[in-house]
Amino acid sequence: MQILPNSSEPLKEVRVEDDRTGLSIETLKRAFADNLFYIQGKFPEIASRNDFYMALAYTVRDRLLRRWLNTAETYTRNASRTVAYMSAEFLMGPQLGNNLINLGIYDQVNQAMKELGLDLEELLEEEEEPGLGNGGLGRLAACYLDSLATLEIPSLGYGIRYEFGIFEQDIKDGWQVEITDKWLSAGNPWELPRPEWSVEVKLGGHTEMRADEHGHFKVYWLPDKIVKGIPYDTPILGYKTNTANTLRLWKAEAVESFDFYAFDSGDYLGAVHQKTVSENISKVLYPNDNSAQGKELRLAQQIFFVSCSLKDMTRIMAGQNVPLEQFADKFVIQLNDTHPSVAIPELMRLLIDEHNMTWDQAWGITKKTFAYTNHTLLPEALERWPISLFGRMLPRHLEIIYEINNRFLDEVRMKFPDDVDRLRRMSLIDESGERYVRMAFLACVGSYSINGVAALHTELLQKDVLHDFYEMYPEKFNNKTNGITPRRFMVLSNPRLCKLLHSKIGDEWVKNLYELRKLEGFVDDPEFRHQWRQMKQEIKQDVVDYIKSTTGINVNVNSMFDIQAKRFHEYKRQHLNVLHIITLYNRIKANPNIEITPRTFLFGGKAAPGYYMAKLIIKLINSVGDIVNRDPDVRDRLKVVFLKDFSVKFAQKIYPAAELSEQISTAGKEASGTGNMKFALNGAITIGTLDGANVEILEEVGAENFFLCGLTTEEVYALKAKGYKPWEYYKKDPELKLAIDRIASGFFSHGDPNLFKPLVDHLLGNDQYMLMADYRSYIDTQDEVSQAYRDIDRWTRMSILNVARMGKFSSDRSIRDYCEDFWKIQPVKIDLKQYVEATA
Ligand code: B1H
Repeated sequence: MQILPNSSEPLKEVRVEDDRTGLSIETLKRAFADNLFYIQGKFPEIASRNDFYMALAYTVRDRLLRRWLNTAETYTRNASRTVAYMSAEFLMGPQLGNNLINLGIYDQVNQAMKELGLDLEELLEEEEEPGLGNGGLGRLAACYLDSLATLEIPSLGYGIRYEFGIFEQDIKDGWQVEITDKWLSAGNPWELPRPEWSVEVKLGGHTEMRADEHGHFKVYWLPDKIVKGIPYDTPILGYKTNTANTLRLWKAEAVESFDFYAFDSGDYLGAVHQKTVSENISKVLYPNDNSAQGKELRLAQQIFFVSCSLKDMTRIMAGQNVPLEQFADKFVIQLNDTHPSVAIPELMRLLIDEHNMTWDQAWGITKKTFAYTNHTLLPEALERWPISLFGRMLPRHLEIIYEINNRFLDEVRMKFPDDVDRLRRMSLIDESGERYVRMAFLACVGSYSINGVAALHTELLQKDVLHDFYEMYPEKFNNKTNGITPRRFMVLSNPRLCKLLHSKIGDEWVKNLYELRKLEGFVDDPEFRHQWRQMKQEIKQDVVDYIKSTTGINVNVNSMFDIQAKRFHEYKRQHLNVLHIITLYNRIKANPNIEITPRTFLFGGKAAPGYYMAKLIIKLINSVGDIVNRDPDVRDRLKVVFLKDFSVKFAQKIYPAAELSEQISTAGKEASGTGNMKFALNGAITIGTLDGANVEILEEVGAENFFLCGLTTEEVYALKAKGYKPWEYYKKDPELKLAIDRIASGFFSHGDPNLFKPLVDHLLGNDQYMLMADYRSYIDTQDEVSQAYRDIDRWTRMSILNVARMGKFSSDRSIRDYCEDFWKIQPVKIDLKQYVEATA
């Protein structure tokens, strides 16, 4: 091993070995000790658990770096076509465990730590996860990065390095309390800052027409503010491949320590204030899931990361000698919802104003570059920006959008002559009251592909929210059903199930999830079913212990684990689940000796801090739990547990223990859902409505292995049209009436009838999400669930068949579909060289 070159040897011959790359247990131990000493600056006796975690993280990162650099080098040399996945959220989850799995060194590292007297499990627990997302949309982006790397597809994730991610949730007196998430406070070993690739972003000011040096008139944008973006890179390693792609997140900083104009005029404090304003851009993630806030800072975040990323892409092209005319051949930009859709006018601006292209040239490139994924039909989540706000921050972009709109409306006029109402409906500018830019429409016009995230969702997009655009551009529309990565949500999170699978069908399924089908051959084997139950029991026992130690609540390991874990939102109907709990409780109170299948109801999830009704539902769950868990008549047959601070890390503990998965959104409201897939993949059986990807899960697992309930989307629409009267359901169904009356009377609120009054009024008043209409079907289906659970053999078969038939829901399948259908991108193999060449 030679570290330093002697004088006669060129630097490129230097071998960077072997403590940073070796995988033997001895080398891993030595590297770990080295990192503890030289990076953390600690010796074992005084090292904290975090120091040990950091030393291990650096040891693993070193082993990743060679793959990362080889990958970058290969892509650069080949100027490979690349997917740029632009997303305001990446909900990555902890990195250490996943990297160990994907590197294939989990067992060696486990052993090495053991030999050093350390416990790998404890070190994994130590990692603070980057919660840079709200829920499904952000986690989907993370699953897609894992699949892209695993499938060896050149790709870059572009987003924001929020200093504060999604808030940490505490529960006080049954209410949600938010605590700021200081995920960076102990340091982040997985990222590398790249200050040399910083870029500047302009904001505000005005535009002017001026002649250039040749006398041609041109638009100049004179901003009143410039912000600097610094990229921070995280390697994304594929599963047992040499590919390590990059997640590039932008941090905002002031251009100078002091704003020079303000400084010149002697306004020192004003200048420092400007610095804070710039840095605020990447300060905090907006904590809303499925609702747009319309705040100025949010628009600043969007243009900030999008502009940084586009300039980064032009830098990459220049470095590979690819002319800008070939932008659409070099990159496809996937827009994760409309949050990055200002990229469309920003690319136009870059090409026209900064690279002197004509409008037609620039528009030709833009239309071939972008692809748009829609994730929601909820009207409150569709982004629109008031023209006044938009024009103040992005005057040049607004001009460009007006021009896109003029040309687009001409096109509409050509295709649909004499249809004024259509022009009004389709205009990128909403002029019905205060004027707005409609971002979803902009994304449709500026993209060559528009996709929904589950079959039903795509169908509803075409029929409803984007119907006019479907008529205008039918060829752009397509479906890409979401998926999840089996690496994180099986291999890492459910080692017991993996071991059992390994013994029967090997490990091929990790890369080809359809291989799980082979399990069907064992469903009739009583010994296998016994092992399956045994496994589930052990996992449940772990969760029982966890609940005991964190909440003090005793849970019966033999009860059915009935779980609803997802963001709190009225359309997801956690309160319908509560009505079922209250109904069971009422039955017990009416007849304490009634035969009841014991159940543990577990809830997890956060509510947006400003979403009052969602927070009240959390309070209701905790209040019902307080009564039910303590009532001696219940005799431990029912338990209600709210598990606070649901996160990726926590999700990984919970999914494997689930037996019943609650997926009960109002039909037509949940675009896809991905939690539904994670539960089923881990052997839970779904009780669900015909909504989102539930429809396709039902199709795959078969109706006999799925508990279907509730109205269909058509029935929901029809009932709305006919005039929905929630009160009538309440009056006619004595169990429903009793459940509602219990809440309304103050039974769960120390006699206070006012606490839950807003909730009760909502349900009996307009009941937007039709809980009253679906109550009876839900309760009857739950009764079937209870029956089925008593037949332990039947239940076990259902569980096995659910796992066996989940092949479709791997994010590898989703990503392959994207690649083949419209990304038109091929895998690039990465050779792992024995040493890294340093360029002298
Ligand atoms: C989804 C969002 C979302 N859809 C606005 N829309 C946001 C909208 O901060 N905002 O403004 C944040 C998030 N999130 C989810 O996407 C859908 O509800 C799920 O059904 C779907 O599975 C997931 C991934 O496609």
